[in-house]
Amino acid sequence: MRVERIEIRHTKMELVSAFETSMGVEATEDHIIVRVDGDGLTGWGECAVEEFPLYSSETVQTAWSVLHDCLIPAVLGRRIERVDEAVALWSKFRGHRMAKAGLEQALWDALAKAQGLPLSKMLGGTRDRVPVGVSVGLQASPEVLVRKVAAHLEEGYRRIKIKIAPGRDLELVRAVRREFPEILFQVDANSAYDLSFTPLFRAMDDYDLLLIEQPLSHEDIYDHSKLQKELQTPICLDESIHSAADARAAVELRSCRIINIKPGRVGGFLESMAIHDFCAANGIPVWHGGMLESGIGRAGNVALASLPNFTLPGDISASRRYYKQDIVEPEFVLGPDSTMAVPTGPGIGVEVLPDRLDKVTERREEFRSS
Ligand code: OSB
Ligand code: MG
Repeated sequence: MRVERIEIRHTKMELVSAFETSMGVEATEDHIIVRVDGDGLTGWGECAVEEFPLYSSETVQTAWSVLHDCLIPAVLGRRIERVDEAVALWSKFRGHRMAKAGLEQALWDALAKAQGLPLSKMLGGTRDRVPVGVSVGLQASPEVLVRKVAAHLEEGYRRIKIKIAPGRDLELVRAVRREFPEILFQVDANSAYDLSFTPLFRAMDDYDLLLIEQPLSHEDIYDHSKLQKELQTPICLDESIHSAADARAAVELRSCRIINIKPGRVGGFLESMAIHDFCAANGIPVWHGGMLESGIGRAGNVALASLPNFTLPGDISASRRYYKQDIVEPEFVLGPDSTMAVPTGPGIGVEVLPDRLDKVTERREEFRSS
């Protein structure tokens, strides 16, 4: 296709309930939605950036600037037949992986539509349903957390992840495990600890956790290898893995036994697939993380999670767990056995609702090839 027009929008969507983690509290979610048009095709993507550089160093402003100055000029007016051609055009620009991933997704969507194929098939997906779970933020007390978990189990989620933070950790793990002895259960620290907390993580070995996600620094791989040696519970890295090269370092150093893949964090689906394949070849299971995406990003996540080595349940919940109204149709719903159906229509397989998108748009800019 020839890339004739690109539009980016800063969107702000109100969350159904505030999401608290060791990084802070969010009541609204800011992202960038990317639209690419050419040859009568339209593709959609989402940059999973946030308002502040808390999870990642990228923000709405940095991604906007890099899209505007670097990534959009690299592809606008060009003929792109395969996504790797676009990635080659912007690969000289370092970092800014969430910005790249949003534009990459829009190109994948348009190119999949050009072939009449669902994105899942383009990426090499092999399943029509993917196992999913729910990520529960920090709550006011262990009792409130247990009630929240009970409500999600009632909705049909079979895997629960809770957020932990220093001083709000073992007590929460104990409370949830006592109440629900059988559930698939894991924790996410979002980099809030250091090696001095090794005894705390050893104590978590008694609670049959599936994994402990990103206990140490967001930039660390080495200290995680020291911690993993002391634990029976697998460590799973999230923040520290930005590329297939990072995944190789982490696996070779035995810093983790599981990896969380988020296309935004690693720069798109191509890099996600490289990590997926490396992990598959090395006996490391992967699962799909989430960034509270709208239905546009979620559609991409579900498609990617249909690849064969995504064997653990993903942080991919129903649209309603995040937003009162999604900006796509049909919205994502929880299916039987805590699974979600992979869209089967061409591209991302969901329709973007223009009025809903307009309602959540804070700023918009359009770029046309001459
Ligand atoms: O660490 O996995 C994380 C949300 C925002 C930033 C980081 C993370 C998360 C989540 C939510 O845990 C997962 C979801 O989208 O359901
Ligand atoms: Mg995480």
